[in-house]
Amino acid sequence: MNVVTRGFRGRGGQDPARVPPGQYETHDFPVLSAGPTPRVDTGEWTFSVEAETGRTRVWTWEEFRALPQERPRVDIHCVTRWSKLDTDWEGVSLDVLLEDVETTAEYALASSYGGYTTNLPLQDLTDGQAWIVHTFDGEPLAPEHGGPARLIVPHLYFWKSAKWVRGISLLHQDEPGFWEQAGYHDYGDPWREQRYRGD
Ligand SMILES: Nc1nc2c(c(=O)[nH]1)N[C@H]1C(S)=C(S)[C@@H](COP(=O)(O)O)O[C@H]1N2
Ligand SMILES: [Mo]
Repeated sequence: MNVVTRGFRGRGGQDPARVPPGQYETHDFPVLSAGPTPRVDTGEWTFSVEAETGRTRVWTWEEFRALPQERPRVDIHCVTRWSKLDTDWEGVSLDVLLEDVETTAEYALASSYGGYTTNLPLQDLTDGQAWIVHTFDGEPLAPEHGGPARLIVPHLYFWKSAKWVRGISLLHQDEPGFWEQAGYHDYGDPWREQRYRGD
């Protein structure tokens, strides 16, 4: 598939294999936050995974930083129509954080310091598809972009990538998050333009 499309440039000089329908490529890094930027000290920061049984695993900042680190280079797509290609992050794969968690849940709800939430199927967090990142472009993640740490799930619209993430709950039933309750699509696949409920 890439063999056919490589080098082809569509409207606006964009590569349609990289930039989903209805999106444009930007080289900026816009800030989109529904509220004020919470200031979270790494001395107080924890990240937790709560299974549907109530069993919870908690990592302090030091414990989180001591886990195996990866450096994903990914394309990100905001529902407000900007896409940013080849973004460089460093952090911990959700595969590592979910490794010892016993669950039969199918859904996940990510929660942030400041109260933001977003939902997604648990299977979209595994198999090298999602990370908790603390570094962008070789620098500590700026507070306005979600520092000290945020979730990134690049294959879904970027509202699923919770900034200032504090934990993930595993659930038997899907529970819509902040934007999903406000009418955004429950799943949010940018390649199928799942922007709003009903798309
Ligand atoms: N906690 C939290 N996470 C959030 C948001 C938010 O308002 N609060 N906005 C979402 C939206 S709509 C987008 S597009 C991206 C924006 O990330 P950025 O500000 O780093 O570009 O963060 C997502 N994660
Ligand atoms: Mo967004």
